[in-house]
Amino acid sequence: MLNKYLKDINNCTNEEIYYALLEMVQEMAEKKEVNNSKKKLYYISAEFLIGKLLSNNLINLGIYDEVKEYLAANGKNLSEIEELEPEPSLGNGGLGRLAACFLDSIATLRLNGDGIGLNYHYGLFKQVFKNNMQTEEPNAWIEEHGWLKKTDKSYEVKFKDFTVTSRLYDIDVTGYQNKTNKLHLFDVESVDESIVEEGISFNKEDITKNLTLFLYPDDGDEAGRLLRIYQQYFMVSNGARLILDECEAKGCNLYDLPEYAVIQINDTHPTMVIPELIRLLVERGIEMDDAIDIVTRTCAYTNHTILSEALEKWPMHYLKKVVPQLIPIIEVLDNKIRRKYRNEAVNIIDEQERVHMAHIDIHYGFSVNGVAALHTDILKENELNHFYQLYPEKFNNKTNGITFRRWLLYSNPELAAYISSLIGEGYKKDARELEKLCAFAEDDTVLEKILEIKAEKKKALKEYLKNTQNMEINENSIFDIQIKRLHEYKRQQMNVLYLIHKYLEIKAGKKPSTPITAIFGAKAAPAYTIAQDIIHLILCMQEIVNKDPEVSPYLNIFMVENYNVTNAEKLIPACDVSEQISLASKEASGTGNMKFMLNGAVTLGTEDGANVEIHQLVGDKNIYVFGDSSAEVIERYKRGDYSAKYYYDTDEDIKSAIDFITSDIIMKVGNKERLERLKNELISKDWFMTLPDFKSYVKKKEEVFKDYENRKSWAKKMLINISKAGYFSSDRTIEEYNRDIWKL
Ligand code: 26Q
Repeated sequence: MLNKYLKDINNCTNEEIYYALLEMVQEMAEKKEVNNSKKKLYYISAEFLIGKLLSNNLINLGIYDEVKEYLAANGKNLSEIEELEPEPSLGNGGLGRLAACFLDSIATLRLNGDGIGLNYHYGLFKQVFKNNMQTEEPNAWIEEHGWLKKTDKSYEVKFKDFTVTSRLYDIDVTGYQNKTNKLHLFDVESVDESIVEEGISFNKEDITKNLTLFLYPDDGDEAGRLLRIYQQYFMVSNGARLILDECEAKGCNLYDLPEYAVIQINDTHPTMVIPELIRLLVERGIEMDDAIDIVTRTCAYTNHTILSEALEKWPMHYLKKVVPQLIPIIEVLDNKIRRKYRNEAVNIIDEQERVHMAHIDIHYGFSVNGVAALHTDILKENELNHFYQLYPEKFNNKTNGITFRRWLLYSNPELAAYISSLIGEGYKKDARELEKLCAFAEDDTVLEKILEIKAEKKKALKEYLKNTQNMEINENSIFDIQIKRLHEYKRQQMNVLYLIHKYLEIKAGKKPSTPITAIFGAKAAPAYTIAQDIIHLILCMQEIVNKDPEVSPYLNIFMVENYNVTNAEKLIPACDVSEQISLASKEASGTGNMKFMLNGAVTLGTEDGANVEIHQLVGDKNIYVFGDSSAEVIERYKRGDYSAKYYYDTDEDIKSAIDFITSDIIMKVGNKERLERLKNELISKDWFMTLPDFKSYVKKKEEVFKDYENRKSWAKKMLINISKAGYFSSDRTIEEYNRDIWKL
C-alpha cells in the first residue's frame, strides 16, 4: 500500500511525503463504508476546532505505526513531516474542540452523523507577542492540496440587499477502526482574501467578499457583530437546505422529517436554523403551525455557558437589516409564547426589541442540555428556571468528554503503550477499562514507570519549546500549567497574583525546595481589554522572573505564543499540576481538565464544571480543591455586597501582590496604562471574585508543591487519575446523546 505512494522515498522531500500521505489517507477514507441508515444526526456548529488531521487519520485508519516505522526505516521522521501540516483554527476554544471530539466519536461508534459549519479562510487569529503584548495576525491554513474537498453542492443565499452563492467543501472524518463521516463546511464563492489589510483588519462593508474570512472571537464591535449575523444565517440557510435535500432524497415527505433528521444546535450560534427551516417548509407548501411542530420535533439545543453576557440577544433592527425574511416567523414564534404563557421572562422578543436566541431554542426544540452535572443543575435551578418549570422533560445533562484517540493514543503514545502492557488494548475501545489500572496502585515498578514516562514527556516539551519558542525550561521543576482562553472568570489573574506573591517570597529569602515552572497559554479576544491587560501582566512577570538570577533558579514563568491544538498536544502530557481555577458556577464544564487527568496530571481546582465530577471519581486524596462553592458564589452575587477593596485593605499578602502590579520594577518592562487599569479593576471591581479565593488558593498550592516531593505517593495520585479518566471519553458522551436525544 505505502509503496504505491512513496515509490522513491529516499529521493522524496518531507513535503512530497506529506502530500503523498495526504492523498493515501483520503483514498483510504473514501473507500470506508458510510452509514446510510434512515435517520441522520446533523451537528451544526459555528466552530469545529479539528486540529491537524494527518496523524489522527493514520491512527484511526490503523496504519500509524506501520507508516511511522516505514518512514523511519527510510531515514524519515513522521514528526517532522507533521510539522508541515497547517493547523486549521476553526474554533475559539472548548466549544469548538468539543465539536471535533464529538465527530471522532460519532464516526467511531458507527453512528450516522455529519457536522455542518463554515469554512473560515483565516479562522481564529494567530497570536504574536510584541512588547509584552498580544497582537493578531491572520492564520492562513487553506492550501492548494489539503483535507478540504470541493463538492458540486452550491446554493443561492438571499440577504436583504444581495444574494451570495455558496460552495460546499467536505472533510472526511475517520472513526477509530471504523466508518467515515463528513464535516460539511460552507464557503462563499466570491470571498476575497486580498481585502485583508494590516493584522486582521479588513473592510467590514462588503459582505460578499468577507463573509467567511474570519471566525469571530467571543465579542466584537458593531460592524463585527453584524457580520456575525450574516455568517450565522449563511451557515444555517445552507445547512437547512442540505438537510432537506438529503432527507427528500431518502423519501422523506417533510411531514416525517423527525424520522430522518435530528439537528443538534451547538450553543445559540446556529439558532436561526429553526426559523429558517420553518420558512423553507412553508415555502414548500406546509402550513405554518405544522411546520413549527415538525421543526420542534427535529431540533435539540446544547447550552455551554451561564455567563449572561455570553447569551446571544440580537437587536431586531440588526435582523431586519440582514434577514428580513425571518422577521415574520420570529414574530409568530414570539406571539405564540406570549399568548400561551403570559410571562415576560420567557418571551422571545423582549421590551428592548432584542431577540433572545436561547429562548427560541428552548421553546422550539425538544431537548435542552447542559455540559456537566453542576452546570445543568444551575441551568435548572437558576439561569433557565422559568423554562425548567414549563418543560422539565426537555432538560437533561450530558457531561462533556474528549476523544482518547487524539488526547492519549496520539499525544502520549509512551503512556498508551505502557497501559496496554498492563491491562491490554481493550481500553482503546472501551475507556472504562482504564479502571483496571487501580490494581497497580501499590505496585512500585508501575509507579516508577509512570514517573519515568512523565519525565520523558517533560523533556520532550522542553525540546519542543526550545525549538519553536526559544524558551529554556528546567525539566527538573514542577510543571504547573494553565492553558485555556483568557477570560476573567477563568481567573488567570489569580494565578499570576500567586506568582507575584511567590516572587516576593523568594526575594525575601523563602525558597521553594523544588523549583516551579508556571506555564500559560491563552488567546484573548482583541476587543476584550482587561483580558489583554492580564496577558500583558503575565508577559511582564515572565520577563522579570526569568531574568532575575536570584529568582529564576526557583521560579520560572512561560507564556506560550499562539496556544492551539498542536501545542496543547505537547503541553498536556508533560503537565504535573493542572490549573482549573474558575470562579465556582462559571465554567460550564471544561474539557482541558479531562485531558490533563487522562495524562496523569493532578488537578488543582475549584468545585466547578466537570471538576466536581473529577473530584467524585478520584476522591479527596487525588485532587486539590479550594475556594468558595458555587452556592456561596451565587448567593454573594444575589446579595450584591462583594467588596474587593475590603480584601485589599485587610490582607497584607493580597495588598503587596496587587501593589506590585504598578511597582517601579514592572513599570520598567510594562505599559503604565494597562497595568494601572488592571490594578484598579482588581481593587474596585474584581467581578469574578479573585480576592476571596486567593488565600485558600495560595494555601492549597503550597500543599500541592509539598506533596509533589513525595514522589511515590504523587505517582499513586497520577495513576488513580488516569484510571478514573475513562468516564470522560467522548464515546461515553456520544452514547448518552444518542440514547437520550438522537435515537439513531
Ligand atoms: C458569541 C457571539 C458573537 C461572537 C462570538 C460568540 C461566542 C463564540 C464562542 C460565544 C462563545 C463561544 C465559546 C464558548 C465556549 O467555548 N464555551 C465552553 O464550552 C466548553 C464545551 O462545552 C465547556 O467545556 C466550557 O466550560 C465552556 O466555557
